[in-house]
Amino acid sequence: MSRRFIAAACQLGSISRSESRASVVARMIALLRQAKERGASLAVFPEMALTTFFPRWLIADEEELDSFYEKEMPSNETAPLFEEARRLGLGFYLGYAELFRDAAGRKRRFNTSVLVDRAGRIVGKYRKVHLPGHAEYEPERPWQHLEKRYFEVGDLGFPVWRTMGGVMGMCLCNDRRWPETWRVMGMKGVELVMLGYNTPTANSVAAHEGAHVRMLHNHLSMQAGAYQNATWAIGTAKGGLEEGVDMMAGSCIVAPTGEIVALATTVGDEVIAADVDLERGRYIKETVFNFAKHRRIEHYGIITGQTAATPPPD
Ligand code: ING
Repeated sequence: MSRRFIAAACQLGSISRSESRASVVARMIALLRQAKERGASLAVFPEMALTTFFPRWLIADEEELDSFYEKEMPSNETAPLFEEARRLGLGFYLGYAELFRDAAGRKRRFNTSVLVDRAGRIVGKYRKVHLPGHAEYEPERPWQHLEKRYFEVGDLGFPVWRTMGGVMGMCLCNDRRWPETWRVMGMKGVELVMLGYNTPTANSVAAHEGAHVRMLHNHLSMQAGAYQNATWAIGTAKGGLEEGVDMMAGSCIVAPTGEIVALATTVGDEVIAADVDLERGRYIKETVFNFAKHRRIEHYGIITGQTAATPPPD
């Protein structure tokens, strides 16, 4: 199978609290068709792409909270997306809130993404490990960020899958800020990392942090992760003014060199595309980031041996 193809980021603009899944899926299908017109055979949608970013509110009513989760994938509402992608011959990444009951009958809630191949088969699932924000309502915040309340820490690790001609990996939003996310997949030879994000342009608890710095951190995280692990990265935003909170856009496609090769220029529904050659990272994996040749794990134990930093005593 060819290791060179066109990949697309299918950025979504804001989704209101009341917008139906059917309406969002219709928007996503339109983006898939645009991606196909651009020659793409792989499309990356945002994190929690089917609904508004509901962790910005404390939702006390469990039935209402559950309404933001997908109980099955695909479902009746999302099946049209799978069918159109298969008809167009596009694989895709889809982020969504996952709810199911385990064998013991307990409700389980994860911030999840799936990787679907060009035949419409779900070939991989990932559950968000790095949950930002807080678990309890914090009245001083202009908006909440209750991912620690609404999701469990992902229990699937950072898997990769050999599919669509290469070694593909996934992560979600805050994961991109942590080098460990990228390095674990780098240790498995990842060649393309797909991720979606919902990131406010403002820091609700640090007003001094300007939008320009937040966008820098967004791209810096993906560029560094891509370069230091010699992998492609596709980061897709849910952008725009969403229920009163301005969400950053800036969807991008990053080459293994760390260069941004495609960048969104709007905050709405937008397709960006790039020619992805999975061979492009090989020379980096074989030289500067030849892990076998250069890593010194005897000095890295502290990274997994403890959680918090321990500065030297004063
Ligand atoms: N959103 C944000 C993100 O990591 C955040 C939360 C923003 C954390 C800025 C720290 C700094 O992009 C999600 N959904 O993770």
